[in-house]
Amino acid sequence: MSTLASPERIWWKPLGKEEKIWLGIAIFWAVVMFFMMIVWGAAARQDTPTETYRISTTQYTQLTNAFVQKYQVRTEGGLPVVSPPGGSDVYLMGRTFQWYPILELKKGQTYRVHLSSVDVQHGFSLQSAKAPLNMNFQALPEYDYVITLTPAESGDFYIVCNEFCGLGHHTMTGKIIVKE
Ligand SMILES: [Cu+2]
Repeated sequence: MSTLASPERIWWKPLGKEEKIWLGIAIFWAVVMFFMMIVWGAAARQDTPTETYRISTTQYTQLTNAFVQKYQVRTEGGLPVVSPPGGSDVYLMGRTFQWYPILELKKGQTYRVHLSSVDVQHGFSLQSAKAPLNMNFQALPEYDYVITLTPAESGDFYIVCNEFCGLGHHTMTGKIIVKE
């Protein structure tokens, strides 16, 4: 004869005192952290100031070319080096497989850096000569992404494409020179 017993009907046991305390602490802390996200977002000024607009790739190319024509100072490795005055609109164009043009900015001056792609999606990732800086943006075709930027350090900075964009992706690097 089978001796299979049916499971206990009420299998859950009331919470003990200690379990209640730990549960209370965990819930309380989750609520604190939730509000910290909001407070930190506003108080710590950790978000890059950005604006986004729609733009056609043709128009973005035109704006970049006009910008290069206006402020080009020399060429470096076949690419124009463009040195715009502080406060101006700066155009950086991502295209397979190049960041165009090379920018020459001044330390302590504020620029409105426009970022877009004229073909496929690219990733903008800024590196100093020593290490990656925590500045990563997406360059999307038909979107004009405007970053308000004030270089705080002088030197040569490099842009690495961190969004796989095709066979030449690994060669897609750019340069930003920051002068004293
Ligand atoms: Cu890429």
